[in-house]
Amino acid sequence: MEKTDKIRAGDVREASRLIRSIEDSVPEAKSAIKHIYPFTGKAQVIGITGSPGAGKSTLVDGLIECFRKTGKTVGVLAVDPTSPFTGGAILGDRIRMQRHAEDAGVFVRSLATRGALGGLSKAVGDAIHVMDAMGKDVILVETVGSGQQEVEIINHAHTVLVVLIPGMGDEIQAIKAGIMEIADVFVINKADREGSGKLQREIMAMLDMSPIPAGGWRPPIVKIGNAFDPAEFEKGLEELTTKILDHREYLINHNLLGDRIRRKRTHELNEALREAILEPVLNLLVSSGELDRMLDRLQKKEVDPYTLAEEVAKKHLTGCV
Ligand SMILES: Nc1nc2c(ncn2[C@@H]2O[C@H](COP(=O)(O)OP(=O)(O)O)[C@@H](O)[C@H]2O)c(=O)[nH]1
Ligand SMILES: [Mg+2]
Repeated sequence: MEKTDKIRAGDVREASRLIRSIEDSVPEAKSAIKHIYPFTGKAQVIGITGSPGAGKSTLVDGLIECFRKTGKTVGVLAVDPTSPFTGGAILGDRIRMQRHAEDAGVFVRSLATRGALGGLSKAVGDAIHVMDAMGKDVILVETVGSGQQEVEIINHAHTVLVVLIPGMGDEIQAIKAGIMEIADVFVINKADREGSGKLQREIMAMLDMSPIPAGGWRPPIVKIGNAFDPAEFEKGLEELTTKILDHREYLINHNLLGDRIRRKRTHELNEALREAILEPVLNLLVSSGELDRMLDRLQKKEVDPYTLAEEVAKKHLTGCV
């Protein structure tokens, strides 16, 4: 059986190997993605973002169970933009999610940054393709991070959950990182703690500041109590699952799912263009020493970056300019 067929049949070893190659950015990964690409696009991708320690992995673990109960198969991608060598959080997650290890309907993998800046996002997109081609119905993407990296999730997910916890001044961080704009559902985690009412009011006040058009989607706020109280946790998770499904329905009923998918495709193509066009040119400029000479000229104010870029385009992108 071809590798691609094995992945489509849900082969865990082959899929894991491919995700590892994607992470290491080896050329074979790209040719494998080319093969599986026609078989992608069926899964619902849900992004879960929020500060480290907000309880995202605990939530993901609970969501796996909720989706499994409805008969859906689940892929989980834990994205760790920090050093691949620390691995602390991810290791903990692995241990916690071990209980799903026997379940063939669940596939959990982590992804760390290696290689160039911007490479992570491409790797996330490709790893989602792998899980999608495996036939997973729902793909949960947990991103640990802040700022730009966190907001990036919008390029991959159909539904974005933003997880906040009371008493952390998170609301301020959320505005700063532009998180408010990307949230489809807010989750107030550890809502049994003091300050959850205050946090809820603050999110509501912020939502009120940007008026939602008639019939538009106002991100709901779901409070989830103590994860160690099974009854309470389950109640919160059930509400969250309902909101996630409501959001999907909203996108479909308002013909907006297509827009989200197109945004994903646009991002994908941008990344591929960057790799196919910009990177080879940059590599050439570096190896020929041209880049250094350009920087020297810039430093001396002999030339401006726009003129330099135009010169490069003229020389290397014949036919375009
Ligand atoms: N008190 C309390 N602790 C929680 C709750 N949910 C998660 N935690 C703990 O918070 C810590 C971080 O949780 P984790 O899910 O790894 O957060 P992540 O970094 O956002 O993925 C862990 O020690 C969890 O056991 C909760 O509802 N209440
Ligand atoms: Mg985590």
